[in-house]
Amino acid sequence: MPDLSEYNAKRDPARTPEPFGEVDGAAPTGDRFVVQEHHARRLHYDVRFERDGVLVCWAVPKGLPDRPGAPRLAVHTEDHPLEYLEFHGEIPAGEYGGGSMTIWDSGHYEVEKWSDREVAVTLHGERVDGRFVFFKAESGDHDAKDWLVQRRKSDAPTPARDKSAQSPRVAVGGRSLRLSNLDKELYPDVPKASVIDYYARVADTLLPHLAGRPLTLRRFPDGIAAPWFYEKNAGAKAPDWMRSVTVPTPGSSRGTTTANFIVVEELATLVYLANLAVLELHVPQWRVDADDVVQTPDELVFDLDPGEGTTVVDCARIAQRVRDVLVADGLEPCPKTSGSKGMQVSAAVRVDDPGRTSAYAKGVAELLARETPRSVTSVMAKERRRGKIFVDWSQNNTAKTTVAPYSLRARAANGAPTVSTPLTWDEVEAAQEVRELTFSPADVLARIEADGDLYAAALGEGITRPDLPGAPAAG
Ligand SMILES: [Mn+2]
Repeated sequence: MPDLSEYNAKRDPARTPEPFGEVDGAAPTGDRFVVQEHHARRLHYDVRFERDGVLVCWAVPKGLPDRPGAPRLAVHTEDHPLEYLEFHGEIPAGEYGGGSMTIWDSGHYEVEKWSDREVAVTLHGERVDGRFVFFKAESGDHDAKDWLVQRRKSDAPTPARDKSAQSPRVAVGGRSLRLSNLDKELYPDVPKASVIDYYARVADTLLPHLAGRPLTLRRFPDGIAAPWFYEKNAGAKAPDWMRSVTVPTPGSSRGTTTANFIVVEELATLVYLANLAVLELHVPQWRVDADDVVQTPDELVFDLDPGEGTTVVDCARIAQRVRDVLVADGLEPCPKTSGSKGMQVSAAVRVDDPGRTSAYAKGVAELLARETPRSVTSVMAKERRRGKIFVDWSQNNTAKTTVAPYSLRARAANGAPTVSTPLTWDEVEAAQEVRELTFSPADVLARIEADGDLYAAALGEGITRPDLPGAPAAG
């Protein structure tokens, strides 16, 4: 019988961010599963199946086996509330299960057999796709909670032909990757295959913008209409060849928390992430060097965020004024759409102190707000943004990230995903309608074919990287 009393007894809602809920007697049978990577006293993987209004759970120290072979220990743990399917975060030290919990994979499963001693399932996730059997350990030495999990040969129930079409193993830039669930719709009528295809095609232009930058990823395992999560950790099971770097977590205070961030520097990593339903790539305005040492910022960014009653076209007018200030200071600004509602303006700079870009950008934002207080604000407060463009200078903070150029966004317009798209200044000046500043993956690939990388100067390509003045000269 599903029962959450053991779960509730082990946790204090005042002390842990974990979800609390009741057995959902009205829930349909359910077919979702999640695998959480849990860095507690010992790293383990919690495998949880939606069933009868709760999650039925096993803790698997070594994770689910990659291939058929020897069974692995799987400790049957207490039922969890359904809300736990989406839980990720920090359980405070000293609390039950203290440590960090990230979502390693999620998806749907089919039951072949479910009894008190044996559970046979087929999992359809992004990382794991195959048949598994959990069964009670027989030997008298074992604790009653000790079960074993074994991977089974994938001869049934999915016909082999369909399986290989859905989960092909592909060679990408010298790496071997297995793709999964290629038909799954991540946007309305847009399957994961199209997302992977876009990232593969845009890679040559996108990769220089990602090199050396520890990424914050937005993953949408069940598409843009379903729950999503931020991923900042490469995870213990990331492929050996994938670059990752341990740096303080953006958002953590005093750098007390670190994460092992993915750094994308090759096509295979980009494809690997797209296969995990990573739609959005967010970058800091600084890089690590070849020895993983954090460098001072190399880009200045302004995020132009339209308040209620304004659009990206109003952002374009403010972008022109940002440009004029930056050009007067010897910088070479590049404009792009955010792919969501606003715009960004970036410029390559050289600074000796990590706080300099924020200070300069704040000076520019305040200058524009002083000149036209009715159309520009430099202040974050939502209630002060109505009818104005918020010139957000704070994303230069080294703990923050901004969507990368050419990243998809978790939005659709005109039946296609939207993309954060570099623009020419002529386009910015001419824009009169939102649709003129809305671009699909196909649009972006055609633009690159015609014009190359309009954001190259933000990387310092083709220019002499200028020193950033202390404050805007125009002020
Ligand atoms: Mn656990």
